[in-house]
Amino acid sequence: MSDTPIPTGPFGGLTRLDHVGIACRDLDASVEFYRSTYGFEVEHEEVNEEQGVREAMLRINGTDDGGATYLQLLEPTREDSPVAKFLARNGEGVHHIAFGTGDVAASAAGIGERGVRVLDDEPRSGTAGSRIVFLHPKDCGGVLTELVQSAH
Ligand code: MC0
Repeated sequence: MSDTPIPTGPFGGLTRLDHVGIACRDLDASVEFYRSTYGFEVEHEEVNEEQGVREAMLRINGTDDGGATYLQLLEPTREDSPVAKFLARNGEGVHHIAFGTGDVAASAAGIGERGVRVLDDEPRSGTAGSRIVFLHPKDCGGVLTELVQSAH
């Protein structure tokens, strides 16, 4: 166990739930479910080729650090992607959770020192210009966990 504190507060630590990522087979049908059932609207949509996903971000609420919390709907764009693999094994459902941080590299380093495998040596490109790293689900109680530093 490391003695190094995880950076806290709005400029270094984990400040909010950024999003819950949900694996789906048909993004448009899933978007329509969340729109017609709950009234959530798509704020942003993009394809992330590196991660092999087409995704939609549905804003749920704002937060007091200026960020927001989203549902992220994920449809795989290729069969060898993590989300395609997850769907084949588990079917549709919650794929990961993501915490927001003001400094993704510092947060990942602090958490890595605590024995959690950080899956990305360097932050990768996430939604809307964000920088992201993933933590191994086997070190996080079975939950694939992402850290996100938003572009804002
Ligand atoms: C796999 N496992 C999971 C899981 N995916 N457990 C919980 N939640 C998940 N989503 C479990 C499997 O059941 C298996 O357990 C073990 O982890 C190994 O899985 P595997 O698929 O056989 O092995 P790997 O190593 O090929 O892949 C697993 C790993 C990978 C988590 C390392 O999927 C990965 O690197 N994911 C991070 C990237 C990612 O998921 N990108 C898509 C979202 P057993 O017990 O059978 O051994 S992209 C995204 O979200 C971006 C766009 C964004 O937010 O901005």
